[in-house]
Amino acid sequence: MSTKRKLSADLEVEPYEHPSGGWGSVRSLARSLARDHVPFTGPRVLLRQNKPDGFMCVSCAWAKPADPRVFEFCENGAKATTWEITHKRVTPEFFADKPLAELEAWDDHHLEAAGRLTHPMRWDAARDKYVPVGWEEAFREIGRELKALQPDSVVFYTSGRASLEASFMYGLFARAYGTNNLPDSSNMCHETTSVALPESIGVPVGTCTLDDFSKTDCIFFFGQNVGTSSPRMLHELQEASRRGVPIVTFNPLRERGLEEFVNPQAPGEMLMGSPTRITSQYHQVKTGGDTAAIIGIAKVLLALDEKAGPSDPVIDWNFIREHTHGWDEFAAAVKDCEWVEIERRSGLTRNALEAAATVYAHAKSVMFIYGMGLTQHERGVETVQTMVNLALMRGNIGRPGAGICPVRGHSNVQGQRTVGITEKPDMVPKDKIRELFGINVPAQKGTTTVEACEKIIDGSVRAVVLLGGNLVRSVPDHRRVEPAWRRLRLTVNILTKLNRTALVHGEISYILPCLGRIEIDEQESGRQAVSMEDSTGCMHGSWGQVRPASSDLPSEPRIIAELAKAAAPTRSTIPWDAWVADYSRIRDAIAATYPDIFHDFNARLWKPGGFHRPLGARERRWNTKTGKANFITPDSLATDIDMRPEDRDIVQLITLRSNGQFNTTIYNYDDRFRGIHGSRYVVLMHPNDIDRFALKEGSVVTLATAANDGVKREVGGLRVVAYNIPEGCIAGYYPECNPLLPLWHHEKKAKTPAAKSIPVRVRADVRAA
Ligand SMILES: Nc1nc2c(c(=O)[nH]1)N[C@H]1C(S)=C(S)[C@@H](COP(=O)(O)OP(=O)(O)OC[C@H]3O[C@@H](n4cnc5c(=O)[nH]c(N)nc54)[C@H](O)[C@@H]3O)O[C@H]1N2
Ligand SMILES: Nc1nc2c(c(=O)[nH]1)N[C@H]1C(S)=C(S)[C@@H](COP(=O)(O)OP(=O)(O)OC[C@H]3O[C@@H](n4cnc5c(=O)[nH]c(N)nc54)[C@H](O)[C@@H]3O)O[C@H]1N2
Ligand SMILES: [Mo]
Repeated sequence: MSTKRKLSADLEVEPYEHPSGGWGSVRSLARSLARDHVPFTGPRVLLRQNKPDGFMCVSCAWAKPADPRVFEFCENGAKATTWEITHKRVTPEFFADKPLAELEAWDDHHLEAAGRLTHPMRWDAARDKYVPVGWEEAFREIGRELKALQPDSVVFYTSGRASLEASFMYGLFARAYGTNNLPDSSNMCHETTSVALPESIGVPVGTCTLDDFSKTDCIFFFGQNVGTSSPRMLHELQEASRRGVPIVTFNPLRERGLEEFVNPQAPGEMLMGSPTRITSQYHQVKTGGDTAAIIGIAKVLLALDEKAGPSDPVIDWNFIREHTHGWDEFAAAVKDCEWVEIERRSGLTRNALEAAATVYAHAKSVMFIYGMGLTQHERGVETVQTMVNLALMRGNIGRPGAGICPVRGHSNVQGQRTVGITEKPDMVPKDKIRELFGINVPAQKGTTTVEACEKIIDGSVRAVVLLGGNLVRSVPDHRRVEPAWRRLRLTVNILTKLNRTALVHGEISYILPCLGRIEIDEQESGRQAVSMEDSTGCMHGSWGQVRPASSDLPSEPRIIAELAKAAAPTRSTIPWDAWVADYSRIRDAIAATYPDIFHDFNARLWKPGGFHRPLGARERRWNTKTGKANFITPDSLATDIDMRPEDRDIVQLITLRSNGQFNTTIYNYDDRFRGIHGSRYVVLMHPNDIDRFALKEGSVVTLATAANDGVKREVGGLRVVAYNIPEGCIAGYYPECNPLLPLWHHEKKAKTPAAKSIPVRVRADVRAA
């Protein structure tokens, strides 16, 4: 598997043996600047990225330090920036000669690469084209249509990029209109965290800040691909590793970013080519094997503690007594688990887990970092809670250098939840909202993203308004959702770039283009800033830097205000126009609604490093039902109950992101760190599985979901790539593999689609062979 292989006309595979970062990042950035025709403005704009007086990156949500580096951005953040400030435009002329039937044949990359949308467009059924429409006319018709619909039949989706200001307004608009149907990308992502952590430790978000990285003794790292998904965190990991902090990683794939890193911004490191080792112990756990692995570690800790005796305990008994609830039950369950079962489920040996436990037992302050590898499973909530149990066993919450660190996805996905984007009415301060804005928050729970799809399929949802996102690509079960989407009465796409969701339109369909965050936002009172919350619960202000893609582009707050005025004119006392004229008024309203978190919002907005939201668990105040931190015992070691490990023909498909994509935005067809170039239609397999299924590397296969619900789910034309991945697990790319993911295969409590373990069968594709 070590050499360069050409597997088809477009697919080339060559293992990437360099560290992450380094010259590869610099070359990749240069290509992005050239592709999007931003040779001059690009580098200048990049200097303002993630700076207190600049703009907050539109890529991931990783924390922004108070004393930023000269270049406080990564290769992928730079790609996201150049993608947004591209000089290419999708104007009415672009659509004039392209019926949608033709555009539907374009792939995700080419649709977005066409450039920035500049004009509001309405689908014309007679010509099957999008045609230009005036803004006023668009708002009037959308308002009329929404008024004619039952509020509960309308879904208001948000992709996690919209600012705190826009999101707050959007939530109020939907509730004034009459529904809590406010799903967001978090429903496919860290909703598992939002359900797990409140039950365990009484907070909905992680407890770690950047400061903890400089104080920690040890990092446990589960299921997150830092080199691609949040590369700026590599700086913190590099510094920790250099201090000798052990980093223990659990991931089925050996991700390069978790192995080695060269800081592309450090001239010395670049010239000397001296990488820093990141992970000290790499455990290639089977997909869905984390609960078992963690229980194994807990079992070793119990044994070590017994051996050490009361004079030198391994378990923090004082903490457990004073601060926790549920220990006895958990300890008994751990003792009951058999090693054979732990090894079988995790795919790891007892020796390996003993090694991990030994490192843990010797560390004073440990951080637990995790991503989609834990959240996107049927029992992801249990896995996260079991990981929290491990932290609690040694009092690793509520002191410096320790804590829980979920790595959030979209740049403001965490903040959207904080300011009321949620389908759960109990999560918003209803009395305040009535008193301040004259809105009666509907009592009925709204839909999650998965529930919205179910209701689109059964016809009870009639309209979808999207504030960003590309839902027909990002959700499960494409072949069921797409045809249902076409039966919707109304689809409204508030977007910066064209995507497939805008093409798969309803009876009436609009594209409403908007400003991106990197662009200067001028309103009546002058230039406006917006704000967001990062993965560590810090709020940051952000100023647009470049001229808008078109003089005609309204901001997201302006579009939301116009929709609200058109669809729910009498249902609130909100002075929508005054808010849009000066966003500091929106921030005042946020502060009045959520004073604990946002008091003096405007005054604190520019604090370097952001201002932190208060989190009880950081001070060991536990806002849970028991008033303590809870040990919650998992029901099972299996994180995916639909799995049938006894059937050896069924393998578990992990759907992954490449280094050349941001969710459904496909920048290019390369996954540099995994050494895959030219095609996304691949399936990564262990050589023994390739043999077992009588295939060869380069064979073309079809994957078929192993489900007994009578629905045929297949994706063909995938080329087999021999890869270092546990036997029985295979991997392919999201969103290409989403037709395989059944809508019902989701986290049981949180409803996060279980995208990291789809049971599939593999068969050789005879046609293409
Ligand atoms: N460049 C780039 N950056 C991004 C994004 C992007 O698409 N591109 N998306 C953004 C968004 S919205 C999000 S949510 C984040 C996502 O960022 P991540 O959390 O990194 O998500 P994924 O890339 O889907 O994969 C997660 C990792 O989990 C591993 N994994 C799979 N199954 C298991 C398992 O059962 N156990 C364990 N321990 N590991 C497992 C995979 O091998 C992979 O390394 O990134 C954000 N940042
Ligand atoms: N199989 C599988 N499925 C998954 C996942 C997985 O790992 N595996 N991951 C899931 C996760 S974690 C997530 S977060 C979802 C993401 O799913 P979505 O929320 O659908 O997100 P994106 O693909 O990021 O949305 C891209 C679109 O957003 C628009 N956009 C970009 N910037 C802006 C802006 O500033 N304003 C507005 N209004 N629009 C903008 C662009 O037009 C672009 O086409 O996918 C989920 N789906
Ligand atoms: Mo996400």
